[in-house]
Amino acid sequence: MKDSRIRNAALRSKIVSAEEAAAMIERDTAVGMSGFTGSGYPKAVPLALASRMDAENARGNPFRLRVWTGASTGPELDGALAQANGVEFRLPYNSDPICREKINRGQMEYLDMHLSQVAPMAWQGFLGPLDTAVVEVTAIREDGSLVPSTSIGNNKTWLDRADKVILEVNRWQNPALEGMHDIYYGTALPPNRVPIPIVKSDDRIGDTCFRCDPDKIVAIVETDIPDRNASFTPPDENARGIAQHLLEFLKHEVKKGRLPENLLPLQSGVGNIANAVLSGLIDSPFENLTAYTEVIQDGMLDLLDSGRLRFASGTAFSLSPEAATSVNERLDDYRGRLLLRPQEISNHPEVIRRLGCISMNGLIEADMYGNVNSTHIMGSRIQNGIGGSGDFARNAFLSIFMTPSIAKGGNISAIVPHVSHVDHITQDVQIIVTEQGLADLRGLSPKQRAKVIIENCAHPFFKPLLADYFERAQRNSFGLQSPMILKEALSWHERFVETGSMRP
Ligand code: 0RQ
Repeated sequence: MKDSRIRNAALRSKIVSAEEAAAMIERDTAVGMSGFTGSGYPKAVPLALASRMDAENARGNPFRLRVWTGASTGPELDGALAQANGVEFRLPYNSDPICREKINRGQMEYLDMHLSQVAPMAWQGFLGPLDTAVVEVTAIREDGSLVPSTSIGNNKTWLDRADKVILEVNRWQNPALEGMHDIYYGTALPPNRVPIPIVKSDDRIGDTCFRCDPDKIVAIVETDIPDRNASFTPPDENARGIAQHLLEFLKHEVKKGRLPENLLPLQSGVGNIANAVLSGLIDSPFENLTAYTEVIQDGMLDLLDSGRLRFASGTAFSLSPEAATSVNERLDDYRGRLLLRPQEISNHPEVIRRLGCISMNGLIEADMYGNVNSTHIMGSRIQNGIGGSGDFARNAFLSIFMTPSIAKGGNISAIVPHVSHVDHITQDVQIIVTEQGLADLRGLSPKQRAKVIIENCAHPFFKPLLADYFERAQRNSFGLQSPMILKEALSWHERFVETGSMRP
């Protein structure tokens, strides 16, 4: 046997080159790609597709696709296809800088959705037909079932929905991944939905592999290309400050009897601050922690290694290159302590509500009433997307958002009179943390929230400006439930766009 990774003899006859596989994808169709935060995405076929797009562009006959994924992917997929002007429409989450630029220039349509809703929407047919699935796997078993790789995302749905399937079997992925996945085949559309039977983070409810009709598999490409995630920066003073406030708060909640001693299942978002908070938990008194989250990043592994975290369930690894190498070498040590699920399940509102997750996510800006903008700079430029933050924030037991109080060298205040775009409404935001302090908004009315947010979270430079605005708003507002000066509410943003600074 040439390659033990493809253990089904009939399927071995479908091995082709990446170029041959890319040639099977038709123009102006939708392609469902695997991939979630730089892990488990196909690499060779998208690169071959990008070359084909370049060649077609040179001939004056543009070749463009609708690209669906799990979330962000890597430069070989999002970056290469965007560079070749080959993406007409993209969903559901992106952090690739070239894609971001195309979206913000109006050259790519982007649908930013709650990650838990992508699979159900695909089944309902709102996204249109899915022509091809391109999915990276670790291996193909004797019975033709597929061993997933470092992310699950929407792969099950793409494999089920697509008319044809192209597989990338990646030898770089550790064969020890087999058995570390839980693929649930019990989802349905109303009126046939039944409860998702997860009552603890480590409950297994599905299969370890994907099923796929072998007749739909048109091509198999063998690769040996590493996942590519960005590195995390070491926690700076702000990140450490935020982590410190948050840990004090969690200890206080335990003392008050509002949280059990081992807390509740943790969800931690993307970015450096979220990673720093996880690292901060290593030096905390908490033990026997669990995580029911979306991405398993470096900080989550450090917590597992420290023994403080007992178990983590997610949909993808999101590891720096150093952590990815180290995990690959010791994957067997994590058996029974890590589990990857479809994003429809890792982010399922029913499960998040039942488990009572503690959700901790980054934000771009929050206003003094606690509305949160996670996605748009100055109301109109997309940064990444809402990702799973909405799935978790609305349904969590504790919904926490965190950010440094200023951005861009102090020219931007993260606390503003009114957010320029709303992702999370005040009812879904319970705690806001900056390096300045923590605002516990539970049980507070809008005006009470404003006082606490300005006092505890705003940067000292912007605090008097916010207090002044709030004081005048209480005298001049049309109504006094959530006082607002309409002409001024977005004036800080306007000033930034005009002068490069929110400072007067
Ligand atoms: O810009 O890259 O040009 O330097 O935004 O900001 O400070 O590096 O923060 O990496 O923690 O990301 C909200 C984007 C924070 C992230 C967000 C600028 C800042 C910088 C990035 P540069 P930082 P982080 C589940 C959870 C939504 C998805 C989510 C995110 C860049 O957390 O995408 O939560 N969240 N998923 O300078 C203008 C402001 C700004 C600002 C920051 N107020 N105005 N620019 N920046 N604040 C996981 C998944 O869904 C996968």
